[in-house]
Amino acid sequence: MSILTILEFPDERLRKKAAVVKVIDDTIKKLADDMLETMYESRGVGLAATQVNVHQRVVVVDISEEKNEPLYFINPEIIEKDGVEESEEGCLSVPGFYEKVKRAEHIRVKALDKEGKPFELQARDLLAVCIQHELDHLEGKLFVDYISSLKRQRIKAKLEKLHKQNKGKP
Ligand code: GNR
Ligand code: NI
Repeated sequence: MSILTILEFPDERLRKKAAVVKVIDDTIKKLADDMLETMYESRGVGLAATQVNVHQRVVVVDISEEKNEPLYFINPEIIEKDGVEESEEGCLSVPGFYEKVKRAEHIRVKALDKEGKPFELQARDLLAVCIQHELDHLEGKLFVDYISSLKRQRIKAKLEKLHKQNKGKP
């Protein structure tokens, strides 16, 4: 397994729309495992392939305390959503910034698992927030798109400054 590099806002590659996975082969399985390892190492609860510069519809999530309940979503679709709830979000691609975002409070999702088997699940609370956040990544959307443009511009400027400072450093 390998740790992958996570793209950071305002990298334009985070804006690409991910393609439907046609065949779940060893390349996709290796990608999913590497994404999971990358997510655990970064202490995230979810990761979309877009964030590691792979523009295919693959998402991994693990909201468990013990980090031993990985969920793999290939070609995920939200088939039902209801209610609205606001919660604080962060993103591994927008490190260090947290803002309140409104999302559906309850969702039903269908997807393929790592073996290509279709499944459905219902989610609320953090799991629902996380799945909606990850599906946005596959569309090239980030949580900062939901906040005011003033706040977004401030975050962009701060991250660009950090990226300049870190340029060339390991
Ligand atoms: O680790 C993450 N935590 C989180 C907290 C609140 C709402 C969404 C998230 S997802 C984020 C990891 C990430 O950036 N996934 O794309
Ligand atoms: Ni994110």
